[in-house]
Amino acid sequence: MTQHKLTDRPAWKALQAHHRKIRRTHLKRMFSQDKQRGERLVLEALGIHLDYSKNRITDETLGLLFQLAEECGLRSHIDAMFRGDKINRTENRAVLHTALRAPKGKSIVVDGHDVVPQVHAVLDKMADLAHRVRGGAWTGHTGKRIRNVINVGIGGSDLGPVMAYEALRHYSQRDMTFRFVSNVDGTDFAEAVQALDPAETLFVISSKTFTTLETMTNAHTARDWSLKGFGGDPASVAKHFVAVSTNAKEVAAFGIDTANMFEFWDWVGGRYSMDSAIGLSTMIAIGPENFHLMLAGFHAMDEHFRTAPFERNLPVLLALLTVWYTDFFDAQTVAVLPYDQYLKRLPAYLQQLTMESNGKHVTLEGAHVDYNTSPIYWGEPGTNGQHSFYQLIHQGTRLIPCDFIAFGQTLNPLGRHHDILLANVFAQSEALAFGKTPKQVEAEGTPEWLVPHRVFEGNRPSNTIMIKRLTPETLGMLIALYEHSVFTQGAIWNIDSFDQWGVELGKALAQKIVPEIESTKEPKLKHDSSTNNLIRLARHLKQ
Ligand code: G6Q
Repeated sequence: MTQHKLTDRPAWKALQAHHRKIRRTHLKRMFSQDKQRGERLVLEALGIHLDYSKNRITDETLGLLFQLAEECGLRSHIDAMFRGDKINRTENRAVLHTALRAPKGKSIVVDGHDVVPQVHAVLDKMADLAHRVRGGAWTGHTGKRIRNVINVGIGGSDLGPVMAYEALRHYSQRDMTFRFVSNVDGTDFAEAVQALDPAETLFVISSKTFTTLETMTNAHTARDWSLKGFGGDPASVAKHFVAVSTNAKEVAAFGIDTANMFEFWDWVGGRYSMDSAIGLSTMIAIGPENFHLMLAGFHAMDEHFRTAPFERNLPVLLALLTVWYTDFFDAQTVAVLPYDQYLKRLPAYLQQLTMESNGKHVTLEGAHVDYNTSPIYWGEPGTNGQHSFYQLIHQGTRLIPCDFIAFGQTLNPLGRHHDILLANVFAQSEALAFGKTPKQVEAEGTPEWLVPHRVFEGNRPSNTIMIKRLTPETLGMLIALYEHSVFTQGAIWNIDSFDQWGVELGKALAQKIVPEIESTKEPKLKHDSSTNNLIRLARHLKQ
């Protein structure tokens, strides 16, 4: 079968021509020509309000983008993922994070097995542990109640749990402490256990493979720290360590009873695993009921993505806008700007989700792409960012599409805080879109020489995502919205969004250098001269 090149598709070519036509059209003009634009270019689904009117698009742009999605076979890509086809071709795996939130009774068959009952069996086992830890029935080796839970994991086995814990902290059990250790830098572990009592501390060792260097190093350090608290009694491990993994053999070899192991499967990618047993720390923090509400939110968005026509489909729309800026305006980045302090780790989480998935340079067939793939995602919560990097978004030389995320109600009503917060979101997107002309600046009495510095060109695009309230359910919807947007982008770009060979490379390289740094005898170094020299310097600085 000959694969059509993306850049040869009729819709792509039409978009190029269309871009040439409208690339200078100002949002100000688009709004003045269509008085209803701000009410028209809005998509409301599942209680999520997406205002996409402040994008540099016309109805024709949208029509062509939807046509591109059709030409790329997006519908059949979606069906293949939900069906459990092995769409992660380079690893020959199904991609079924959607099965993690499928309700009981649904059936999704992978390699002849219905996976939904397995998913629910693990969820039930997690709930049992979570109830016992939260209620105090699960006690430590000396009979003390568990007060501290530390998740040890990295990448996909860390970013989801940290983000979800921070996002849902309001719903968490407040008399417990939750910490997360990821970095192999010993500082991360040392600070995480500061002032904690081993007798009250449960470690959740989260690793799909159970071989990741950082996690295994931290896990061994955790075991030493814990054992020290019990005079080295190995029987204590069963009370203070549980594992989340796909690798029972390695879990047993580490010394964790596999009865305390929570399973997941190779069809769950690391960065898509926060709904699997990798979410154990989240479930202990917020309780099984809230965890299930979060899963229900994910599932609602899955169903929306699977069934809504593209024109009314939130993830599809968000994705196509990203393709529009990335491939036609040559925008290099997307800023994600949540106006909610609880979402402070969302940008970091999305960086992995988006860039590890779509940071690819070859098509599924292995041909070098001749278009841009994933933009760089970055961001910080508002209003903090306004006092630093927003300067560049407003007046710099680059086009940075922004996603503003805001909630109608705050979880912490305090005087005027929330009104002021929301006023800031709206003011920012307004200023970015419409700017300030030299005339307006002059009218403010600005001296002539200063005018150019105070001019805002505007025409800087943004989406505003508004949701009534941050809850486990709406968090689930929001994350699934981005997951499926990433999927859609990958389908358009014809890349494997589910492998991560770049990450695998790093895992292998460091393993080679560790013994060269540690060896007591001068090692024979066979790297390039720079790497050799750095290794020698590190050995020297140790003394
Ligand atoms: C995720 C990536 C990566 C992975 C970590 C941890 O998609 O593959 O971030 O999650 O490297 O891997 P383990 O869970 O196997 O320790």
